[in-house]
Amino acid sequence: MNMTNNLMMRWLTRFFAGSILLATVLLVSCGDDPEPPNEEELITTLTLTLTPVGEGGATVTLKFYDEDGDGPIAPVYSYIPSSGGASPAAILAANTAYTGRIELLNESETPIENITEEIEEEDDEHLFCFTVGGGANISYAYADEDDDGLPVGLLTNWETGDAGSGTIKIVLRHQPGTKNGTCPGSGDTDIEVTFNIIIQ
Ligand SMILES: [Ca+2]
Repeated sequence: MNMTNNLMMRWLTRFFAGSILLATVLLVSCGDDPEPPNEEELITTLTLTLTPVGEGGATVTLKFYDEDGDGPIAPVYSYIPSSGGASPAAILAANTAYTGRIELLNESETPIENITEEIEEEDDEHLFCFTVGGGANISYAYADEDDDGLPVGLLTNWETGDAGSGTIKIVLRHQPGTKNGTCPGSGDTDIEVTFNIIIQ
């Protein structure tokens, strides 16, 4: 009788210890489960608006739209004013100063998510890098600088040259804790866009 009770007690002890261990593992798993930190956010739309400095001249809009981000659906580029044709380009005026402003959206969400505001809030982690393939000079406007005096690049100063054509590659770098103002620097690319321009 005693022997049986002892065995029963041991079995019960093991059973409960095992259950508690299992429950603990399950709880820890649940606690660890939420989405990974700094998960990449979908940016469907990058719009660059160029406004002529001073009076006169047309505002130029360059728009990139990719509904599935890194997915297989091809991005669509559109320009106002546009050269049209198979490989359209934005038309800028020659020898003209513009101020550039970038806006980012996630249009796959309802309501549409304004990513620009998130970039402004995380200004010490983000840097736009511009690579000019002819046609214009671009410099940071610094009005959007972070606490360390480093630009974000949402705001830029543009100076076009003589008539011709070129490309502007814009890359948004995400550099939490490592941003130092150099391009491309460390970190990851959030979005990469190449616009065609014609200067006339
Ligand atoms: Ca895509």
